[in-house]
Amino acid sequence: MDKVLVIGACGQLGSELSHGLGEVFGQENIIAADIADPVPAIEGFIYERLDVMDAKSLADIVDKHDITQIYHLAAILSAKGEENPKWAWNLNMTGLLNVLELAKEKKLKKIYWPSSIAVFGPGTPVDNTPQHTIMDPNTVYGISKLAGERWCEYYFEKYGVDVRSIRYPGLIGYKSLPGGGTTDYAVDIYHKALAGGHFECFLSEDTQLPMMYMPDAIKATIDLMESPAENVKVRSSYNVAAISFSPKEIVASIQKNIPEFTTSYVPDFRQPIADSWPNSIDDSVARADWGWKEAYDLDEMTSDILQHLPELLPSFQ
Ligand code: AKB
Repeated sequence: MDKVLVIGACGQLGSELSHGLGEVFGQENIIAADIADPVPAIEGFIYERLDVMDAKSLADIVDKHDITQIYHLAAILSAKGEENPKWAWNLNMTGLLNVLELAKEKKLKKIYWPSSIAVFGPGTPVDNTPQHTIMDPNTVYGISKLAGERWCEYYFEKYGVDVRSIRYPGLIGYKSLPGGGTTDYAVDIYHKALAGGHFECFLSEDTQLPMMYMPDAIKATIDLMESPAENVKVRSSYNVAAISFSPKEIVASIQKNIPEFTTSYVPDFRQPIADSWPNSIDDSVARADWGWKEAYDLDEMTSDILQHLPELLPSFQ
């Protein structure tokens, strides 16, 4: 029986992925770990406080629970990373290397580690960005994700660590709030629309970015991790796409449901970060290797969020 450690379980992705993994392995076999206090979204899971920079504590938790798989999600995202680059680099790299080293030593069955579209940069082709292309990230987050991809492939090739990864686009969910990302506006906007307020967007109206609804992200992650090892041919990280849209387009989608919703655009330091990333992603390799296919388009995502977020709004107060 697999025992799965989710590091960063209190975060936007971690809280929802813990539930997805609970459906596959049984909730009692998921250990939710985070440096933060447990959040309501992971109530019912076994919780361990963990600073992933502390290799000894990580090893102790793995031994204590007989962990066989680790999903290592803890990271500092793009916008937050620019505030303190050395801290972001240290956390993003040390955390990953602690997990990879432990996986090698203890011969863990599988490791999941998320990469991001932030591995691309100003020199990368912006439309339908291919799996293999120019990668010249200019944020510390992107640099750490690109270096992390190289380390994942290295540990797979040199030591046989079965590590798998996806380059996530911006992830949009209504169950929890993201923190410190450049794509976060696409989550905040639904909160403002439902509160009847005006939304001031920190990106310009035409800034197109690759995005994905959280149920698709959970499905992609679990599909990749449950694929037979021989189908996982990319051991750096897979391009995975779903929807690409600009602020103007998400506003139009919301206005189909809430016509009175208004927005203004005041680009800030996150604009150049967004401008350095692709408009859209070619994910044909993931589709061919392990059968990736998204379920939600922009309007389907908007309807789903506007239907379900009101029930949860009190928990965000
Ligand atoms: C961010 O905006 O930093 C993240 C990402 C695209 O990886 N959501």
